[in-house]
Parts: sequence; C-alpha cells; structure tokens
Amino acid sequence: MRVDNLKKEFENFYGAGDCNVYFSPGRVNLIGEHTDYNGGFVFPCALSFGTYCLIRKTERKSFRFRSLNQEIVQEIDLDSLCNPLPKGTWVNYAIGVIAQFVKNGQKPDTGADILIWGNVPNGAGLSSSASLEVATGVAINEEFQFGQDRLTIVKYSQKAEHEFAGVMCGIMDQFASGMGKKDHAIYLNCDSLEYELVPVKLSGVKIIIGNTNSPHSLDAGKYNERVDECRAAVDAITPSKLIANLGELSPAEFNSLSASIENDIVRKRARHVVTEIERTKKAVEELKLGNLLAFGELMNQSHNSLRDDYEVTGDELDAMVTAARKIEGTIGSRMTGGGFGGSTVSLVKDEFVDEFIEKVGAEYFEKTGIRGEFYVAEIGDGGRRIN
Ligand code: GAF
Repeated sequence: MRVDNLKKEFENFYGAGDCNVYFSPGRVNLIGEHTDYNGGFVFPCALSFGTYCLIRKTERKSFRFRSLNQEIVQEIDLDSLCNPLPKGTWVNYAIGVIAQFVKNGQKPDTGADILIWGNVPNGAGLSSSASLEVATGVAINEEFQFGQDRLTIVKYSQKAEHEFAGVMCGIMDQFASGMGKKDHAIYLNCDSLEYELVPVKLSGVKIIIGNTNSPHSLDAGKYNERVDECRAAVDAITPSKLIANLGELSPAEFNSLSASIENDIVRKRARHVVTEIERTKKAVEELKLGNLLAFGELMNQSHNSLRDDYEVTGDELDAMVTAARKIEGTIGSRMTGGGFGGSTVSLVKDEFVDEFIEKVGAEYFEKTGIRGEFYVAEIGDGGRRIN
C-alpha cells in the first residue's frame, strides 16, 4: 500500500490531521543461523519490505493501536503499558517496546494513535515481528523526543520479544531491521555487537527468497528448546574450560572438548553452532574476494548442518532446498531465520531466475501440496522516518 493511502486510512479511522510515518524492514539472513544467542557471527541484510508505523500524539491518557493486516483495534492506558496482553496478539510487539522506554524511566506523558501496516509475509521467517518492534521503537523515540540511540532501540526491541512474546531470541533480527543499509549485509559479532557493513555485489546473481508458506512459529517452544540445549552444552563444557557461550570455542577446541557433553543431542546442537560460526567467517571472506561459488557452497553446508545437527529445517524447507539445488544456475541454497517452516534463501544466476521460480515451485508443490512464493530480494535501509 502506498504511503498516501496509509495516511488516508489513518485519517479515516482516527480523524483528520497530520501524522508521521515510520518504517522498519524485515531481514533475510545469508548465513550464520542460530549463532546470535551463542555470541557468534551472523550475516543478515535488511529487506526493502517491512512494517509501517503511522503515529499522532494525542491529549488522551492512552495509546490506541490499529493494524490494517489483522483488523484488530486496541486501547491501552498509559499506566498499563508494561503489562503484556494475552499471548498471540500483535499489539504485544508494539507495547513491548514502549514498555522498555517506561521501564528505563521514559514514560510517555500523553497518548498517541498508531496505525500499523506491513508487507513482510507473516510467519515467513523474515522478521515481521522485529520490523514491527523496531518501527514502533523508532517512532516512539522520535515523537516523544526520548533521544535514545539506535542500538538502544534495537536492544529494547529484542527485550520486547523476550518479555512480551516469550521468545528468547538473539539480537540478529532487530539489529538487521534497525541498522541495515541498502545493498549491504551486516557482519555482526553478536557478543561484542561490533559490526561491519559489507557491500553485497552480486554481479549476474540474484538473491531469491522462497517462502514455503508453511508458517514457522517461534513461540512454539522449539526455539527456546534450542536456546536451552546450547546453555546445557556450555554447562557441560565449563568444568573443562570456562566459557560464557559456545561462540568462544574454535572448531578444534570443540573437537577436543566435545566428549565432555554426554547428551548426544546437546553435542550435535553445539557442533552446529561452532561449525556455523566458522562457516560464517569464511563466507564473509569469500564474498569480499568475490568468490560467490565458495560462498554458495558454505550456504549449502549451513543448511545441511541445520538439518542434521540442529534439526530445525523440517520437510518443507528441505523439499524447497533440494529442488533449488537441482537448478543449474543455483550457487547455494539454505533455510533462513529460525526455521521450523518459513523461508529459504538462494543465490541464483540471473539467466536461471525464471526457471528457478517455475521448477522449484512445481517440485515443491508436487512434494508438499503447498504453493510456495518467491521474491527477488532487494537489500534496503534500516528503520527510519519516511514522511
Ligand atoms: C530467529 C531469532 F529471532 C534470531 O534471533 C535468530 O536466532 C534466528 O532465529 C536464527 O538464526 O529469527
């Protein structure tokens, strides 16, 4: 929907007058999966699609929220902003961020009217929730002149996910949504939060996102189970070597210490994390050297590790990746995001893009009975005021 149409929707619902428009994008992660909450490296890019937050401050003592995606309207008193609503409502992502300002001593002194609309497909593993959190955070920060820096808003957004959605996520999604830069990927050390914006120059190659339309649901508990398994691995290793998280181990160190992890499943989870961090470092080097084939091979290995050791892929993601790898012009293909459904990301040579979309879609449908959707990704900028 165009911004002027969104503004009309705002005025139709809340009444005539000005409002300001903010936007924050979804993300696609190129490599480095389930490494962020282990203090490892990730390599995501912000997308050109995301969530719009239209806002007007009011004299009321409440915030009103409306989403054009879900037709839900909610009014919340200024004194209730720190109380999560029952699970499952999108408004939790928005008030979850506002609550962080309140908890840090910056309570809004008046209310505001907010209209949300997003074009990140829901449940596609492309960070629709992070884009809503960051868009809200950027909007509140500017409208109420709270003066927080962008990293603080990113951290508030991650906290919102923990406290209001119950997902103990790492920082990747909110960071990508808040800090993204057009035509760049973010090489982020999730321990120190130091990062580098790496130009993504893919001459003759496109990034294709394949939405399995098999919704991933992060709050289903499986995600938090993986977080707990990584903690268990750290605890098992700690008597031999004191570590705060798995990201501190090189693959060689892991190999020499892995016998101290008695539980086979926990050992496999840890092996994924340690090897994925190594793959991510190598992949960034290869991209910088322009070695796309090597980058693609690391993407393939990443998926295989997520499938065999981390067990977060599932039939639909595996079917789509298997079909993608059969196309001659596919350089690499893997799942992206949390997994358990969601999307794949593939690097595909320009001249094979049409064939890719047609043949991968057909084989995926034949194997799963589900119609997938494909988008040629454009890497966009992070959260900002746009109007
Ligand atoms: C989800 C989480 F929100 C991220 O923090 C990250 O862990 C990702 O899954 C897996 O890499 O998107």
